[in-house]
Amino acid sequence: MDKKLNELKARLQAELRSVQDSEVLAQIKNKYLGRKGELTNILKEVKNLAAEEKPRLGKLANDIKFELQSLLDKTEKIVSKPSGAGVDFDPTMPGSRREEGHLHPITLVQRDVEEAFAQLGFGIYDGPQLESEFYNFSALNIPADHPARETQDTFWLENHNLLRTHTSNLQVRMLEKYGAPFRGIFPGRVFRYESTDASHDHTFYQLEGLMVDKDISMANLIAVMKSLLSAVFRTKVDVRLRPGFFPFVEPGFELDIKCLVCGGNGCSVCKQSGWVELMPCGMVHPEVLKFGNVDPSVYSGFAFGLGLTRLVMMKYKIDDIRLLESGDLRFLRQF
Ligand code: FA5
Repeated sequence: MDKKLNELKARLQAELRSVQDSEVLAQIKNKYLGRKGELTNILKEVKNLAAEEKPRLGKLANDIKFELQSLLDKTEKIVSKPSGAGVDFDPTMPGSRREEGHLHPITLVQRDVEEAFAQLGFGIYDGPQLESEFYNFSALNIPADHPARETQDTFWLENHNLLRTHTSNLQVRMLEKYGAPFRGIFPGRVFRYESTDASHDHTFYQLEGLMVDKDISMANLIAVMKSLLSAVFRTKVDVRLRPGFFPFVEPGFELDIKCLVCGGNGCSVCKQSGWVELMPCGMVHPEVLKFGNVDPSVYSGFAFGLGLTRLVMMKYKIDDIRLLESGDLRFLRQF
């Protein structure tokens, strides 16, 4: 019976901590001290106890009843008063703590990148995730049957529509809408019909950058990439640039970052290579400019497709990409 009484007392104290109004308080009071309340029932059992147990447990039950009653009275005083000036504040009452939400790590890094680009005069744009085959592939100089389509396994929908496989779907849309000169970034969710592992998910975030103007060169691209990396990491990181093929840029490059999860020693994120593919880029192909109604003999431009989710993994040393979309609060509470 001692155990039962103490457990009941702890439960009631916990329930009282979150009480905000007198209706709920009345329900609690009834639950414990009403005619058929839990404490009342225990008190009724006292008379059936062995004679030598009766005095001790009877006293304990009555003491607890008294203690609970005064706890209920105190709570009643607090909840029945209007909030604001004049409310009694009892510093001995256990406080209630509300859990605060916070931003997802992808949003945190996305905001750093957006701020860095806003300072360089780039606009931030959004666009459809459900996309036509034309903007996702054909307008990017990737005709049907081109093998480059196979490198981005696609979730196909009806009528040649699809879930966009990359944020590059917005390149031609933006040029059509705003023309040249143009400078903008397009962060957003993309989808690939592929199996997952520590560095690949079927749903992840990219952040596309596009700058088109007169006399844009590789030097502009490199300068912009440097500002981006220093805005996110705020310290020097090792990167390497190597040739890469994408039909919508010429020349094309792959920018890799030395894996920050393992320090370049090799792990499941970098597939033991020490390097992680982060940001393919290149000079916009003249055919793409033409699709966007921009004259390639007057304008040139660069584009890049940052793997935003991978950047987050590098920044916070996350060793499995799938954690980011898992919704697991134990993981998310760390940020
Ligand atoms: C593209 O998506 C091109 N659109 C990028 C581009 C834009 C090139 C503009 C040139 C000019 P790629 O498939 O390599 O390229 O993806 C770009 C980045 O997204 C990769 O470097 C990687 O960081 C990230 N990424 C690709 N697949 C996945 C995946 N399954 N899970 C997580 N991140 C991925």
